[in-house]
Amino acid sequence: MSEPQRAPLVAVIMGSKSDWDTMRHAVEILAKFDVPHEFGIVSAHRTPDLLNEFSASAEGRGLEVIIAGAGGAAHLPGMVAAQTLLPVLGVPVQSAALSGMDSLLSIAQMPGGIPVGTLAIGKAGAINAGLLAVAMLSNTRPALREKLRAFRAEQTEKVLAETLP
Ligand code: RP5
Repeated sequence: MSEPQRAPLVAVIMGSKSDWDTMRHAVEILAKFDVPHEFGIVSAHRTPDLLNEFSASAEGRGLEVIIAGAGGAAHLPGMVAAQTLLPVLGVPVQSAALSGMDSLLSIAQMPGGIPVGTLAIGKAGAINAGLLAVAMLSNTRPALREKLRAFRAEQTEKVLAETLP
């Protein structure tokens, strides 16, 4: 796990180093909004003890949102959600074999009672997981909400200013 300067409010975890190229987009959003965060590899299948330890300690460590990305048999977000009351946002990583449809269905099809907020496959999902985490935190942090409002306004202005060849 990364070693943040301030106590992290959001954790971005992923099943493998190979997920970083996707999940770094969630980390970049959190950095852009100056949200204290940590990130690292936690694998449901290859490091199950670490998964249990991470999930059990998350709330006590002050985390408020967990973003979990995984591909293929993507059990990480669901297994974390099963062991914490914190909101878990799941990002399906695009897989080589099935283009991420396997990841998407593995993450989205949770049994009733243990929710995972499932985002889009790949980069867009990772960006939006970061933005959703910011939106959740901004419910009780007015300054963060204003940053989010400014981000949306800037995005709108950019699109309105675009011209086609
Ligand atoms: C999952 O298996 C990971 O989340 C990753 O998306 C996928 C493949 O992992 P590697 O074989 O590339 O490590 O656990």
